[in-house]
Amino acid sequence: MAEDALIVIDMQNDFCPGGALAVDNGDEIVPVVNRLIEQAPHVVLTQDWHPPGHSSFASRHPGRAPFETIIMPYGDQTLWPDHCVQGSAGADFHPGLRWISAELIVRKGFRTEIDSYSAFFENDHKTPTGLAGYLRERGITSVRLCGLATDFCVAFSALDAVAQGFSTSVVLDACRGIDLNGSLAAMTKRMREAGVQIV
Ligand code: VGL
Ligand code: ZN
Repeated sequence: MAEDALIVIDMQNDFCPGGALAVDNGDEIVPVVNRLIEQAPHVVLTQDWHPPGHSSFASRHPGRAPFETIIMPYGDQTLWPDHCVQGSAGADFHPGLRWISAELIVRKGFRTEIDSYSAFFENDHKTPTGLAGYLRERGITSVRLCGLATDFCVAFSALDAVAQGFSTSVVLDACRGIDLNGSLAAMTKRMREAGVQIV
């Protein structure tokens, strides 16, 4: 039978106010996300999970500052403040998130030399996380996405989900964005054009 899954992207302390890479009003969506979780037949969470000294951290690149872009062997990479370090409180899920019913937690960004925005592929757009195979094996054909940040991890996950053949929607009320140089409008447009339903 065709099944539906909710994928909750990176609802972690570091992306909420007070965190290392805080998304404006990121914590506001917690109750909305909790409602989606309650209604969802299957729930998957992603967790940004970087080793200390991850190559996406500006601190690893002398003379570089957070939010600058550098060229990595796999393409452009935005540099970030140190965030979601494995085992740190910042990497924990927001304390208000009701994640008990989640069936899978996908960790990503755990290889030092490559970042991973998408729940499906690392930033080389080639190395899979295994999520597409997991969903297919379980007969899941459509996915709804929510979480942080709209214009990075949510958007890249949604683009990969449609490309992998899943019927894909993003619940904007349950997302908040970083909006770097107009990235929120640009990524929303890209998602629409790729066939992601924006609801
Ligand atoms: C994210 C930047 C760096 C995200 C993760 O969850 O959107 N953004 N790591
Ligand atoms: Zn990250």
